Amino acid sequence: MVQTPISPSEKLSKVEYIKDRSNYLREPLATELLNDSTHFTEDSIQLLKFHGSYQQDNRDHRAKGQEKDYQMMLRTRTPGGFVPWQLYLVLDKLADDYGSNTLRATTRQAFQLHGILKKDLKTVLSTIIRNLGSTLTACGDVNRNVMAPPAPFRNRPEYDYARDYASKIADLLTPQCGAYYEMWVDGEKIVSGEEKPEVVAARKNSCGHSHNDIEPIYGAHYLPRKFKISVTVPGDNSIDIYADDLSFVVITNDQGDLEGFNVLAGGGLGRTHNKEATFTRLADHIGYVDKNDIYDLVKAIVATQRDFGDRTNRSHSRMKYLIHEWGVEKFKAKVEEYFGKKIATFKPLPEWKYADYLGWNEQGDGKLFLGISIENGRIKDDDKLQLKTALRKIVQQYNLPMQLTGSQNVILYEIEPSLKGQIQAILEEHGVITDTHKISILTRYAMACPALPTCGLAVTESERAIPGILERLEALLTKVRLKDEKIVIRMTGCPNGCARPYLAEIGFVGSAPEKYQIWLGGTPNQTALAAPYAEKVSVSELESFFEPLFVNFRENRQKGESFGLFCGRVGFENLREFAANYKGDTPKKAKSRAGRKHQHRIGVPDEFYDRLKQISDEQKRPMNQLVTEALQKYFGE
Ligand code: SRM
Ligand code: SF4
Repeated sequence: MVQTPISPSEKLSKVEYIKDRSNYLREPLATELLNDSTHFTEDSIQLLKFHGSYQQDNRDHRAKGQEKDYQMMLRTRTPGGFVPWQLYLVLDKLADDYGSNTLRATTRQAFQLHGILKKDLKTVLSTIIRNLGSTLTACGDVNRNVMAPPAPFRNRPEYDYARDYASKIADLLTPQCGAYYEMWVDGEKIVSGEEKPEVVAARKNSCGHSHNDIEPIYGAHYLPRKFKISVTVPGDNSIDIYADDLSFVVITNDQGDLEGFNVLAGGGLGRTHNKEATFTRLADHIGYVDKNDIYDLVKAIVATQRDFGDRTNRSHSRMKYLIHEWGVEKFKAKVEEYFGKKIATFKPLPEWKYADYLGWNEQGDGKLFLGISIENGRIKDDDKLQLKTALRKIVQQYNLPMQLTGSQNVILYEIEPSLKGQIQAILEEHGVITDTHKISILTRYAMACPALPTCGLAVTESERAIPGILERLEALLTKVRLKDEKIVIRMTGCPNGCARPYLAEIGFVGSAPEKYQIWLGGTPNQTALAAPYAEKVSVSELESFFEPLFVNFRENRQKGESFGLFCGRVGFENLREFAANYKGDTPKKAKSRAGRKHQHRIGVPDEFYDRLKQISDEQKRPMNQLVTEALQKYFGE
């Protein structure tokens, strides 16, 4: 593939022309970085993404006739979620010195800094780069942060392989043009870790179709759209592998040695309301590849998307659409042509499980790791909870490395058991809960995207709204006697799907101010797509909307069945019919749930009995219903 400039008559999407005239991600960004403006122009905004930053404005501060409150968001490149302690301390300080005093753990094992002014961008970025960090390709039309299970097990080699290959695949697909280091650290090539020779060699031997010396894998126009990869181990779906463009599952032999990888491709969640041509899609099982061929297969798949992905319409450019339209067989045949070999058959795998790795755990080498729950990934200090201070103190004092999880939490590891008490004391002193039983069960498994005020695409609140919504749902679950029921709830402020709501048991997808499309039917291990159950449900009608669904679930679930599986099994028609006929949570239902054959009898004084009978006759409602309601009120349910 010899790179030729594209002609304006080709009618490609406008970002393609921006990439084309950028001289490999440089201009006009490099020039605009030096001017005094508070913000960048459109061309630079698009290029900035490849460097790991988005231009945003604080939407709470928008005022008619006034310039927007421009600020930049920065996202780290942290394959597998690994954050060395030095980098964490630097990010923590940068957030205070230049940002919004918060750090945000993302759904793809990265950190985001919000609120950086354009004039400070170079200082912040160069500080990250000089302290073992990078933001290169955290955003843009390239491979994004590669995910891997965050558990730092030391006695399970498959976890090491997953982490190691996540990092090596990230290196393989890192842009080579040099613009990043040129722009942010004046040309110094600072890399946080040496690339493995096998990766360097694989990049040079570039798939047979590309002759671009500057960007051997991508070419001058990079990919048609963002590209997401993950590497996991059999059974561990802590990172939602079915949502990615490309996923690998480590396959080892009986001795624990790496043999190869199962390959999945074509996942993606982004969609637009009322645009049927855009849709969520789970990845397909493509096949199996020997470990020696892994880089060639990655390149073949990336090159297939590079050459055949849609560059005319960005809402149709993700690889999922290519696979959907071609079908798996045609896609596989094209990849095999690029790969130069047949892809073998997908190996059988055990059932997928979701694990959040919270609380204290054994690493397997005598040391401990501690998973800390972070509400919506936001690391901050407030009156009740000083999570940011607590984490800084611990990381500073004990120099502990960190693993970001795929569910907006962090894991501290390499902890000597003798330090457990001290670390626990610092956390408790700052209000941080580590006992997983004390974390609200809904909060523990929930995620929400940032949405307002920083996200330019948000149509309604998400991160700021979800705590109140979870509290109300928890009260409702208690009321209908489903207290402590585990339900995976995820929320986004628009349909792009950043907190992966389409894989949740209840997905709230922003559809208008204070209104959400409700998706139901995802599974607790995130292997099935939910489906849209209701449009534009208002936050004000939360209880009346969910009560019939929860009561139906309580009455008709099978033993051990989760809410998501129940919704999927009985179907939306059943759920809608039950809701339409719902007249309140009657005692009869309550009785059947408990599986009781007989009602318990208790005595009441005659005068109460007479009054009860009278009200019952007047209201034409059974006496036991009246008593139950009165008791529910008394018990505060
Ligand atoms: Fe996302 C765009 C935040 C994971 C699908 N995403 C955005 C932007 C950058 C808004 C923008 O383009 O202006 C958001 C910045 C908000 C802010 O203020 O910080 C944003 N996405 C996030 C994060 C921070 C959400 C979070 O709560 O953690 C996640 C960062 C991940 C990371 O570290 O790299 C994040 N985004 C995802 C995921 C989940 C995943 O990858 O596992 C998805 C769905 C999976 C997928 O890609 O299909 C996702 N984000 C999108 C899309 C829709 C893409 C599409 O194919 O249509 C957009 C909009 C776009 O690209 O045009 C988007
Ligand atoms: Fe913004 Fe929408 Fe992503 Fe939420 S889901 S961060 S609102 S783009």
